[in-house]
Amino acid sequence: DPIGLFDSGLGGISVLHEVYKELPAEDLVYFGDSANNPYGTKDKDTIRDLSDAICAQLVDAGCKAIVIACNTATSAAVPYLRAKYDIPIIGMEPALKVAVDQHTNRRIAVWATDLTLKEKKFQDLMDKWGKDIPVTRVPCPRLVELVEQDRLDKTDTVDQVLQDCMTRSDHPDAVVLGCTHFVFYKDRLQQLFPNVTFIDGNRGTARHLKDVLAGSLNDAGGKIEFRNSDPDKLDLSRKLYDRLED
Ligand code: DGN
Repeated sequence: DPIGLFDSGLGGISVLHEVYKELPAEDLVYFGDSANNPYGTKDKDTIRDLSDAICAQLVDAGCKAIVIACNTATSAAVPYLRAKYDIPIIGMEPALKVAVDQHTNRRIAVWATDLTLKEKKFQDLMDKWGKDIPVTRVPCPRLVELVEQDRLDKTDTVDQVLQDCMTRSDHPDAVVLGCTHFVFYKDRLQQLFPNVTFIDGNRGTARHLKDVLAGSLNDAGGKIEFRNSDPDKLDLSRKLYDRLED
């Protein structure tokens, strides 16, 4: 049976790529909800309903587990979805712990959506790992738009948006990329800001998925199927995935 992944759009393709690297024999179905993107500025109930409808579709497709490849949808809906569906549901969260472990007593910025930064899940993370550390919260909605518009190439506009996020970050030693869309800019960010460490949770999520599925893994397969609520985004989905392969 396949593993399902979904996101508010194309950002979760960066998670899909890590999952494929970790579990190359699994069939993967990726659903991007680009027609309803962004989730980051919607209210919690709306995001929960959208996520629920996607999970129902992935369960219908026979998925044996679902990865919510979106920090925002995880913050808004993970307890509800876990209560409703009886397959494993793996969520994402900003990798604050990793940042704190590597940068004890240093300055950290978390880049994410408004909703992720405001929700209780992030507050809980802060209470657990971010106490006594200067953590700056930086919403970056423009970065989500740029990915959805296929603007990944290095351009002045992209660099300006990245620079603007950094300017609002209060001179960090580490930046947590707490939204799956942002991971597409990780290499460029590292070039622009060589003294800052950029951290994402994608590999951690893929490894966690592997642990959860131990015992029900495939030994052959490896097909990737793209779905999107906006059919015009299917070509771009493959293109973004291939870009990560290079
Ligand atoms: N990719 C999503 C996340 O990880 O939070 C959010 C994108 C959005 O809908 N704004």
